[in-house]
Amino acid sequence: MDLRQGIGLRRLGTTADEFQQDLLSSLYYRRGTTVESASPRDAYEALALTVRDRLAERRARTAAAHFASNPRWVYYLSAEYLLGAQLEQNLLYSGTGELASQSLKVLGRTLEEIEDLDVEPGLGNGGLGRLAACLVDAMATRDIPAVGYGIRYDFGIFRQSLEGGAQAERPDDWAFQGNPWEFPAPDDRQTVGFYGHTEPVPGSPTRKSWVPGEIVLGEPSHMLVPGYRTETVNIVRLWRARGSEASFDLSRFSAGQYAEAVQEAVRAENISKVLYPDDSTELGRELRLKQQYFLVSCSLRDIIRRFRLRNEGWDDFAEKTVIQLNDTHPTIAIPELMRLLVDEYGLDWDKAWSITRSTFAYTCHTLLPEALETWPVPLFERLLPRHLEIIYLINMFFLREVEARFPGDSDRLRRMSIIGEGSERRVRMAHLAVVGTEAVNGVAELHSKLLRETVLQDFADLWPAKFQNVTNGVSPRRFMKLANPRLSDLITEGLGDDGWLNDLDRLAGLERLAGDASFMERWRAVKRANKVDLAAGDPDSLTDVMIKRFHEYKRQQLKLLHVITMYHRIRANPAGDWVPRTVLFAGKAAPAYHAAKNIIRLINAVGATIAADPVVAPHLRVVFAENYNVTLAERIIPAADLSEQISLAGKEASGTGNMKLALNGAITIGTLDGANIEIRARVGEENFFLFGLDAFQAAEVQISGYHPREHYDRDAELKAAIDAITAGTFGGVGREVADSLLGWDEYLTLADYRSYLDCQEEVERAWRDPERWTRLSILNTAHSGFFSADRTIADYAARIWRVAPVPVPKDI
Ligand code: F58
Repeated sequence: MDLRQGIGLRRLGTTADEFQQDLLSSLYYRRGTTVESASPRDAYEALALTVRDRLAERRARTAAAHFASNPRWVYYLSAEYLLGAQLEQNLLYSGTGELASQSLKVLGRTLEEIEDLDVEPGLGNGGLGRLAACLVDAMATRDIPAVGYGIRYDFGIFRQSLEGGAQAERPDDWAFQGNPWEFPAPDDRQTVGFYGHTEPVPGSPTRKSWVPGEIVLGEPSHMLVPGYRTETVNIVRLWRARGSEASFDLSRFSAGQYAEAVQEAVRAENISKVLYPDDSTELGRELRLKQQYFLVSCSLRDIIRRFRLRNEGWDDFAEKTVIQLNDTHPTIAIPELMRLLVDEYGLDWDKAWSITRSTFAYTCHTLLPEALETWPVPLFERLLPRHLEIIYLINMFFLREVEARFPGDSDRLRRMSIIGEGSERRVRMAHLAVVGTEAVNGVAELHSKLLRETVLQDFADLWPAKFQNVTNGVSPRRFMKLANPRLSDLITEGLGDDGWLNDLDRLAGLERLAGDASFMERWRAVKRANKVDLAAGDPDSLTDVMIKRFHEYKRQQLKLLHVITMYHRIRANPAGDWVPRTVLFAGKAAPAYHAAKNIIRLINAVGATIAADPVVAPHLRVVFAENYNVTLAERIIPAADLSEQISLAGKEASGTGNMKLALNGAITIGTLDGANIEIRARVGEENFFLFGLDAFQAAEVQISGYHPREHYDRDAELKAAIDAITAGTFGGVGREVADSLLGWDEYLTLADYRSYLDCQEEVERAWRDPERWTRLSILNTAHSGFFSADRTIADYAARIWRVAPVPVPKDI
């Protein structure tokens, strides 16, 4: 392609007339219908295509600019993306919101009603999946040449509803009516092998040939990822599994064996059928390992194909390519790249290893030992026989290196081995990820430190320079501009322009307005209006939110003990001067995580008891918002006054909801855990409600023998709260929750109870002084600039990726 001649694109119109013409063209020529018979869905699809075209034009120029400069690329490999709704975002990023709402009149529709048809692709579980979405947004905004690779699940995270106060799950058929935002690219399909056996290659000690027993096709489609106020449009490429042509057995079909005729194709397609909804512990299911290898195999071949467009040989591969592993889920990419280089391209082992090691980097998102992935050796051997052989070789060379540094330390060798020698031999994916990469990072300062000092300590001893921290961040476009237009407008007015959306540190300029009476008044009015929109409770009450996956370590049960105690206090003194509160919970529990589901049931039972109590109900209300997802988060966060970040210190790797809430002017009540520590350091100690044990103290309590009953016996209010559960005050629900708290209380809920309650009184003192509260709120927003995903990406680019931006010119 000769870029001097330009890429010859006709520019799409920017006037209302031109946009309307294009909307009608989309309706007639692409949707194949007419104005008279257009359904709301037709209008939605036509609008989506019209907006998408504006981004596709930028995409074409981006691709041309990237091709011309042959840059170093970032490839982000992630099993999950929680991208959020696309229409509103793409209207904003293409600057066509106003044009769209004008043009829709010709179809007799409003933008609001059309936006309701835009279903978010729920291709992730929680923080990790949403982080991936914020990072690809920021990469595009920072003009970094990047592709995100993932899986196009037919069914995303389950839809949650409440039945009798308990969580019920339904499948999430998100693309049932089609998805106008994606471009299928069947020409770029890849072939993936599973099972089978390996055969020696004569004359070569390291090369082998793998004869798979099952072949599956991976078909990609991509979604556009525009940068904000820049020309760059990157892509997320998602793979969908299909049976090969040979997988349909015509002779069986003809013989009337219909199910048997398609069984191979069904088996293949099951690989991308559904997202695993487990958010913490590994299920160890074969299908999940298949998903992981499917993602990795398709993506690596695509990366090599792209490399080959501008480069030859392998000498420049690691220079032109960095592959970021989003947790261990895509870690089989390490042995897969070795296999491709050694077996398929004939490189010698050492050369292949040096390329592989300098191509990959690994982000760890957990500290829970049970959440570190391992796979049984026999499963690996059956599903990926050649990969297991390669892992054994990697491990052998690695253990030699350890032995050379720490001679005779066999304990250390056993601890560090990629193969765990328990009662069952397992492949430890985190070890493989550390050994096979150039950089390893945690996601908040405390998390990175604890990784170095606990879970990965032996590895940090061996390679101290490999370990880094990159604190997470969030997209200010989605979580401020789109989610909270009122506050965004007020901030823009206060700061004089809206440049802060690309340079979030500029929010610091709000500090000087934190004492300005009229600004404060308007700040309060925005928060109130957001609460009215949310309609979760009295807009003048303290809106206290805990929104995140349900997990015992996050301690929704601690929040609940606080609610029950307030219930008791109000009943004991109905005439007291109570601060009215609306306590809002939202979040999903993994379907098999019974302890978490019991907490959900108890929340709803307590909520119902309170609602039915005429003495307490005027002061306290508990709301459970069903089916928490990105769209719902965007409604709740702008309305929050108090942000609950109350995990046991040392357990939450970072948290990102904590950042979104602080950015939107909610004050945090939290422990010294994850990124809470960094939030507190930035917003200031006096603007953050701190309570509880720190990570060091928590570890000490656990080591010295923890007895939750001692707290129960000593604290009358705590005792009363737990006794109310067991006595049946909440309809007999929650006995298992009480039993676990009194029996072992793994996450030290009772140990932190009193400190948490005291801290909540501190919160109420601040709330009773609206001037003070508003100041706190403004200062939280003002000092949240650091938590922009743009800063996170700048850190990755400088410390880990060593990549430079490639700006896309407006005129090629
Ligand atoms: C989360 N992990 C961390 N895992 O818990 C949170 O502290 C952090 O802020 C966030 O990552 C981003 O770094 C998380 O969301 C998952 O959902 C996995 C899904 C697949 C199974 C294992 C957990």
